[in-house]
Amino acid sequence: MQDRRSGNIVILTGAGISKESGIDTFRDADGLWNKVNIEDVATPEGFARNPAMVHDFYNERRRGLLGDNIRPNAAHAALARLEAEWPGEVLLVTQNIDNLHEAGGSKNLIHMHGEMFKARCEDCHAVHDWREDLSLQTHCPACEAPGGMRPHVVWFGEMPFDMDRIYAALSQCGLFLSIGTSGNVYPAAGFVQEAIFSARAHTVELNLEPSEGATLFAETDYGPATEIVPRYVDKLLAEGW
Ligand code: BJW
Repeated sequence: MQDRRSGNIVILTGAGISKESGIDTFRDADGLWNKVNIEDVATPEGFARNPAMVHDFYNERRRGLLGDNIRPNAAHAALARLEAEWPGEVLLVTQNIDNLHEAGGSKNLIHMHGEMFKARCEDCHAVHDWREDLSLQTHCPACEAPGGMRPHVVWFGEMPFDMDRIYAALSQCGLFLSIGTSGNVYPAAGFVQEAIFSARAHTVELNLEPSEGATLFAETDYGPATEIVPRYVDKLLAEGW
């Protein structure tokens, strides 16, 4: 059993943490999946069928993220403060492809579903920092092949990144904290059970509303992330879990 004042913490975040920074979620009423067809824009098959349309979808979202109005909010800042001040290890695993956790100061961070500001070449597999639009004419800066560049994101049916590191951390955590995710998408939705069964961790859900797996969590708090996350971090730093 890990010490509740210094044990290791794994945090999973989803789109809800960035909502108050102006970034759309996926499954809320005004979310992205109510505006576009998931199979068309978030599967390798959709990209093979119509790469230009998928590029347009991600180009528009990438341009949106570059706007001056998109900034980390109080919830991102609170998690960075937790990492800096907590005596044990804090691993932040985000499903989000935005860069708001790193902009907010988090360092020990895994983007399990990829990053909007990276692109990769399907020919030579090189991954590049990327802020411009992608198109079928884009050349890979490494192998110079045209037409093989794609967003460095994880679509349905693809393996999320760094799973070995994530499961290793889950098996050694005292606290698993899930923030702003609806619990619809696996393997992330299964992390709470992994933390319970492999580490007997304390589990906490912070979200606007109960997620699909809400009953699995030992402790819950519901409200906007900018209110409930800083409040929970204050409590954690003062009292432990
Ligand atoms: C607020 C808030 C505020 C709002 N404050 N909160 C059948 C059964 C089980 C699994 C499968 C199955 N068939 C297929 C699968 C696997 C599949 C899957 O899970 N499908 C389900 C839909 C059933 N998964 C995969 O294919 C994954 N790969 C895989 O499984 O590989 C094999 C494997 C096996 C074993 C181990 C390891 C691997 C890949 C999944 C890829 C997901 N990709 C996307 C797109 C990424 C790129 C992009 O952004 O375009 O990732 S889909 C989308 O969903 C995105 C998100 O990261 C992900 C999760 O969404 P999230 O973050 O939870 O957002 P929402 O909108 O759902 O929820 C937001 C929440 O915030 C809500 O609850 C709100 O209430 C809340 N909220 N405002 C606090 N202000």
